[in-house]
Amino acid sequence: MSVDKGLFNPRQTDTYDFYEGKPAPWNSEEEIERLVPTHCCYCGVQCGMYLKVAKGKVVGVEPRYDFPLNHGMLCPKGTTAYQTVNHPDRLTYPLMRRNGKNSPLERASWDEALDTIARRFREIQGQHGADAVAVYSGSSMTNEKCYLMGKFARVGLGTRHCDYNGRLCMSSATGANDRSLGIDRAANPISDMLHSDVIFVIGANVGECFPIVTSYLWQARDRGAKLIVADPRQTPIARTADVFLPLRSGTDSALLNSMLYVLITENLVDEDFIGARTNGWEETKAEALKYPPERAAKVCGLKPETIIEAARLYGQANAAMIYTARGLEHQSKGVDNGVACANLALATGNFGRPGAGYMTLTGQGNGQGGREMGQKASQLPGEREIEDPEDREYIASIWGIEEVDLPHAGYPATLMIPAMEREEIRACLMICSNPMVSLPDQHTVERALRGLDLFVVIDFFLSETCELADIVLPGNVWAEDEGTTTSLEGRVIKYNQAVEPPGEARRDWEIIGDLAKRLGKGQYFPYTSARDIFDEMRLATKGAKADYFGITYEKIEEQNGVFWPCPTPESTGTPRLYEERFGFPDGKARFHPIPYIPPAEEPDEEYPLVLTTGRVIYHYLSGNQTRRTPFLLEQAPCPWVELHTTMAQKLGINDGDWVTVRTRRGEMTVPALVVRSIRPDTLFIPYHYGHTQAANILTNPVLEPMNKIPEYKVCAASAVRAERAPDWAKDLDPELLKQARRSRKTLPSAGANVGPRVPGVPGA
Ligand SMILES: Nc1nc2c(c(=O)[nH]1)N[C@H]1C(S)=C(S)[C@@H](COP(=O)(O)OP(=O)(O)OC[C@H]3O[C@@H](n4cnc5c(=O)[nH]c(N)nc54)[C@H](O)[C@@H]3O)O[C@H]1N2
Ligand SMILES: Nc1nc2c(c(=O)[nH]1)N[C@H]1C(S)=C(S)[C@@H](COP(=O)(O)OP(=O)(O)OC[C@H]3O[C@@H](n4cnc5c(=O)[nH]c(N)nc54)[C@H](O)[C@@H]3O)O[C@H]1N2
Ligand code: SF4
Ligand SMILES: [Mo]
Repeated sequence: MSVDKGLFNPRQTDTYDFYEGKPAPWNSEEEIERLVPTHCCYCGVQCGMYLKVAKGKVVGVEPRYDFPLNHGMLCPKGTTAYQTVNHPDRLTYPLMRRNGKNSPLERASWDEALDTIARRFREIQGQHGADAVAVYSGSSMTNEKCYLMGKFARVGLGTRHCDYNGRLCMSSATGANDRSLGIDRAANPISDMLHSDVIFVIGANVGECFPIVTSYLWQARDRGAKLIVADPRQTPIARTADVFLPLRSGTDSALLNSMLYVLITENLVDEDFIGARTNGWEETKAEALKYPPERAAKVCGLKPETIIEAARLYGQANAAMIYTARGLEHQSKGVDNGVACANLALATGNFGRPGAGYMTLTGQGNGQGGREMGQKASQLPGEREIEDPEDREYIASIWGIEEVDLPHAGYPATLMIPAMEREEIRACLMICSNPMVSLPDQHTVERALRGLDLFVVIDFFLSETCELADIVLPGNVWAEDEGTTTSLEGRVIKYNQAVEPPGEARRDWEIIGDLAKRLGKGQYFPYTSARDIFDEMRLATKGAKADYFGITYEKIEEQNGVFWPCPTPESTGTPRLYEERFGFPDGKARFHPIPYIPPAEEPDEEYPLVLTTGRVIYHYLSGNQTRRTPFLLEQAPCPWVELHTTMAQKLGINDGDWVTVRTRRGEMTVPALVVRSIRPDTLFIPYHYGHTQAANILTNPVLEPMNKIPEYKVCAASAVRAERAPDWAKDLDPELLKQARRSRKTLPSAGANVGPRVPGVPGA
């Protein structure tokens, strides 16, 4: 393949061999054999990149200028993602404990490992029923693999318990999309941002979590778009906002209702749109009118004028976009909060036009595809319903089984943990998840996983969760297989294979196929390539909401991705939804009144502060990949607690001091990062670390009632200066820590201490 060398980025470090840990023998571009067009394996933006291959190894990366979303840009995670492929920590053979839970993980052959798994699963199911085995899957995998896991659970194992880590991520968004709009996909392509004159970002740290999307935001700003940001922290983009609403965590629906109040009382609603394209307005209007700005301001810890200003700005726009993410969704009211956003957009007629919409910024690389391929507890491929008789009949026919043999809905991932504790679930096959970092209330999770009769994990690095497994199987990284993902825009794109898995590691889908064979179900999994799975998946989604039938690998390449729904071979896909109809049978969207209900835990005397958790630009999720990437680890070597200057003074804490943060679940000690960019009543800890560094030791496992997402973003906490540093501190280079703290505070993109004091916050 020929690539214009003029486009190469000279800052790329492609001359270091991360496998050997020394400068690489390939030090000139001439030694690069191939450039494989693919996409970043990390966030939902799915930037296009080329992997450089030399001597059968991935040795570097170049951004793709020909991919319309990133146009030659990559963030720090994207530029270093390739370093995971040849990493010395890669798992290259199966591991198992041969003598019970306390024996070590030892090398095993594939035959021994897979035979043991098949035998034990059968024994456990024979003794305790088919549902005693659960599948816990993930969304950072290709659509092909997500589809396969849903089918493997139901057909290979015959269990109803199949769910995935998107439960911790996208389930509030799904709930809101399903209730308000009828289709669980972003309403607009990202490029629509350039047509908006007002952009309202609520609960999304765009600069750190969707870094490349930020460039669209700046372009929109250059074209005059106004920006409203609602976040308890002054994130990088918030520093430039026209209106910044530093609300108290967990109070989003009060703010959104109050904005609707202002729109109603100032005649800024679009009566024509409401009349023609929606149902349920009167009830929602009546609810919103209970939230005058003075009332909401008290609840949210804001000034009433700021709420009014934000509402006017939003309401006067010709085309306005609302972007949300986990800030608003990781709450026990997460679905309600999403619905409240949709209410606002519907009331102002902001749908179905360029630059007008409401969209949740999907998190994981395949957070979109992963939530529609049938690996969810209540779902079949294509966003079909597992309890819908027609959907069941259809999928059973595609899978070649009887409808009666298709299991019904099982437990969502978050309810699997208590089911393990009750010994109702006795074995688990886990792939592409690391709950020993990511699930709330880690002490309980650890007890549940340790109690399993058989715990099998497929990963490519030994994660904190693998450490608890009885059998660990080495799977593949994204560069070692082909397959599709669906980006946060709803655009289906394709990963291409650059290299073979190392050592005895195997492609995930091959492992699952082999296991199915050993379970006597091989005939249902006859695949010899990812493409075979894709072709079956296309059929399985035919006629469904998330219709992939018209998408082929070739069409993806020709069009640089295809937006679903794409129902026919002729269709070129659907970038913008809701131009004419919403996703319900009558084509109309649905308003729902959303009363404000406080978070499950509010500050009290013992725990007087609000703790919120989230991300930093340098790490991805549980950090199992990014903590192994030298540059990224140096930038963020350990967790810290962000707290405001005034609170730090009050508590007698100096920047860099060790601080013990306590909640009703547990405590942890981390260094203080004293900033002005957070509400004084709020603490923030990044969650990308494991063991005693896991923020989820502290978080509240309370769940959203409908869709069962945990309340990661709000719990009550206390902070005191620690008597001593934690044990892990001795492994930390103090210079590195100092440097990382400085970089966090001064790097413009990291958004800490620069810019004004938090405006609008009493006491700031
Ligand atoms: N660098 C990086 N990028 C990522 C990821 C990563 O791990 N690292 N993960 C990807 C994934 S899977 C996801 S889900 C996304 C997540 O993307 P985001 O949702 O943007 O990230 P978070 O840091 O979880 O939370 C976003 C913001 O919510 C704010 N917040 C906290 N509580 C509240 C509240 O009550 N209301 C409001 N309105 N805001 C609140 C926090 O201060 C934070 O700035 O990022 C994706 N991109
Ligand atoms: N406190 C707190 N907790 C949170 C959040 C928060 O904001 N605060 N955010 C939540 C959110 S939004 C999310 S998405 C979750 C994520 O939580 P997890 O899903 O637990 O995190 P990951 O790091 O994605 O775990 C994926 C694991 O699978 C491996 N892996 C990745 N790709 C593949 C693959 O293709 N094949 C195989 N076999 N393995 C693979 C990785 O090495 C990693 O060990 O965390 C949630 N937890
Ligand atoms: S923005 Fe997301 S997809 Fe793009 S390079 Fe960064 S992590 Fe990868
Ligand atoms: Mo996520």
